[in-house]
Amino acid sequence: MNKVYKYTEEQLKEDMRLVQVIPHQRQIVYQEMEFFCFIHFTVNTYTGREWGTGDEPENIFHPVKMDAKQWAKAAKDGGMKGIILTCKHHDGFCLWPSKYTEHSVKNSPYKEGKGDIVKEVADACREYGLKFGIYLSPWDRNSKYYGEGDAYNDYYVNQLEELLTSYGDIFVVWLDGACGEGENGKYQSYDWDRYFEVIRRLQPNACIFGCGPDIRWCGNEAGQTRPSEWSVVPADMADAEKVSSLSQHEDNIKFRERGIDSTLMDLGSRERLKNEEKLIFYPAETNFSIRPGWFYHPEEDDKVRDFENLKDIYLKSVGGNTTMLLNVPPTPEGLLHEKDVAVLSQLGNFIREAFADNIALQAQMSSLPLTDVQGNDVQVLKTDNMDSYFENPVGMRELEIALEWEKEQRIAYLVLKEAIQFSQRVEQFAISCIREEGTEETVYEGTVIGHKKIVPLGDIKTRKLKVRITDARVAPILSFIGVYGK
Ligand code: FUL
Repeated sequence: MNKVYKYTEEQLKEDMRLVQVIPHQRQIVYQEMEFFCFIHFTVNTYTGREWGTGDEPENIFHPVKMDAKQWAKAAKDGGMKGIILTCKHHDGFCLWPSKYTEHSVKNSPYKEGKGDIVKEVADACREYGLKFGIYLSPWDRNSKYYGEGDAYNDYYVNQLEELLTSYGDIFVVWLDGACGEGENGKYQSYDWDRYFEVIRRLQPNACIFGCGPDIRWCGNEAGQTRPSEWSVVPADMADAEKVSSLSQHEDNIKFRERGIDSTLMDLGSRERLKNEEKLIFYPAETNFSIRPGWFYHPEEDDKVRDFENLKDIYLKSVGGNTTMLLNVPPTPEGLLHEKDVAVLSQLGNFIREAFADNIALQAQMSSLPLTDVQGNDVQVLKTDNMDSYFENPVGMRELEIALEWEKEQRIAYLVLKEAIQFSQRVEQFAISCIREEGTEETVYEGTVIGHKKIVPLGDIKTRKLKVRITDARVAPILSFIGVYGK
């Protein structure tokens, strides 16, 4: 244990190359938010469709009990830190009174055409201490400009500018790669670089999701996560969702249930990256809906995911180095359904209670090596703060941390975090219990930690735990250990 690893010159050079890939501050802030709410709302809410055709009359949009505060309150109670609203879905209908089209709320009966759902949601977010993000579908089945090259890019940019300048701070622009035009449909070439430039200029702190450079789509809409979700990946992954011919088509129910293709399981191990010249820091997001559809359909009222299912996905996604984006669609009246609200509140209570009391604070903590490169003691890991971290010397890839309590503890979860401003380094770790007679029992073995790893330990009883980092790139730099009882 704690030997300096005998790197060959080449291996060290390669590991050094990997740890040079670090996140931008906006990505760190995004990952720290962990869990947010997606809201899908448009004319589809009134037609029962998942993809609108673009020729729906504006007058069908009429949420008579519209209450964005009810949405924000439910998201807050659910433990979420922000809301992302479909300001325009594929049907092209705008939830704000855009200057650039007639196909919007301004021609609906909602508030006699004086309403602005985007403003209402942005304001409600602020009131409830949530951040606000926008979804603006590049694929637009209504706009006469779609398929007309730069005429459509101008239209899209004009709309982006409206959204990015009129509704305060935006934490994410969610760029969906979906395009169901198919072979004989219209072909529109999106000017991604221009879109990105506009977003960076007008909202420099906003992350760009999906077809953009900051946050990666996990690759499925079923809530499935990878056991090892790496953040340092080949740079060309940022282009993967831009190719519309690879996009889903009309049978999108099958698409929503599709899991992860096993050939895409490993995106960032050393083995996977060794021949990749260009790498980027590109953390994943797990996005899925609380119901089978993204939009509200009354016939799905008895198909709302239950608490156990959401808790399981939370532990694997937020606890597996991804952000979690859970869609909760409003009804035609403009309210979230009471079933959805109830299950969200259960989830929020679980998150608040399960991680409220960090019993590591009362533990005697020691480590090997005894101190880090700065002379810090391992106690720095008791504070959940990226700026206090424990950094091994270069080449010392192993770290052992022991936690000991006066009395036996019942332990449900262990949380580990890396100081990701120094990249993602841990490749392998293990947790063990030390029994009174001194025997050691491994209770968990894992790979990726990254921003956050939640290790579910069931309900073990022990007075002494060991966390061992058994392999890391160059040297592990941890920032937090939390232990939570039953
Ligand atoms: C997909 C879209 O086609 C769905 O309708 C939904 O908006 C989902 C989040 O992204 O690609």
